[in-house]
Amino acid sequence: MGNNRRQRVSDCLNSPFQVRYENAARLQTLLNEEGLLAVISFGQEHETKDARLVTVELPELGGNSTLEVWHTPCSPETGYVGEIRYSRTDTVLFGYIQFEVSRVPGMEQATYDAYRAILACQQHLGYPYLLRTWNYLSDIHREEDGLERYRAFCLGRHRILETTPDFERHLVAATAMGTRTSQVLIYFLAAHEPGFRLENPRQVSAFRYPSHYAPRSPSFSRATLKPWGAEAHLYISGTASIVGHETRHVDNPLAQLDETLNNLQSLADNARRLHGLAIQSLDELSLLKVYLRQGVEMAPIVQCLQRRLGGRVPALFLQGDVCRNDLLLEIEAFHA
Ligand code: 3EB
Repeated sequence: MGNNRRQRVSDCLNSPFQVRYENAARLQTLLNEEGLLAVISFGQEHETKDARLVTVELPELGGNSTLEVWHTPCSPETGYVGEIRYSRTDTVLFGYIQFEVSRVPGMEQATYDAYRAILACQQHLGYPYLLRTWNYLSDIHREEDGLERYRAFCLGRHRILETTPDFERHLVAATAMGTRTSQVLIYFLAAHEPGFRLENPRQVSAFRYPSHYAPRSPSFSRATLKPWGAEAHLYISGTASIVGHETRHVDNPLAQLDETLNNLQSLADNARRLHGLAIQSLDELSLLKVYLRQGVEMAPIVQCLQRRLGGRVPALFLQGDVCRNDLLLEIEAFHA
């Protein structure tokens, strides 16, 4: 192998991808770039079809049109395994599945089948460890057969993941968010080696929530810490105003924001304490994604975020249905 190729492979091992927000006007240019692992757009689906392009059908707030762009120093290969569309390098697998949920067999079984397809794809391609998942569910609060669709989703996800070896230890960071369109979208990252599961001392682990939240607990961890050579990524789950296992500050969005940031800080502290991650303060995060429930005003949230983080962290604002009815906002984050 030539020097260039060798250099690229080692870049690739040490830093498998970086994420940044870019303007949607750059989409065509980005799709022509060799090192594009994936690009997430928001709002309306694009005309352009590409294995690396996924659309999260949530309206972007604030008048911008933003893309979340995952760059790699490698050249991804794309393809299908079953119903999973994927893009991969030597080190990381990005994949997604999109489907309609019919009344029969319903959300629980559809979720089970989707995750079974994801696990099969991971096995087939040789990236057996999930690092993070994003789950966008249509009509998340609707009841079907006496069960809210989010809870049915939790049931299906638990039923398939509990069949995997040592499943609680390998739970990963996640987002679960309601959309107003008909399709469910799940996308994920996976790798050859597992990351470390991280929990938050201020919060009961979601997989230990009492059963009144869902017949099977939500199968995710508060964050995944993944070493990549000398670097590390921290993938932080959707985080909300929950202390212990209870929602705090019902009907008060600014207080919910404050509590959410306290949770994020506590998680970052844990990552530093347990794994030596170089993060002191939340203004060192690389990216934030803020989900606001319909009717929550954006401007005060932006101001308050600015006060606590100094406006240094790129943040994307989306409108979405947070999976507990009384949660008005949720924030996910990435640290590289
Ligand atoms: C919470 O902390 C808020 O079911 O995958 C956040 C992130 C939430 C992920 C999931 C749920 C999920 O319980 C809700």
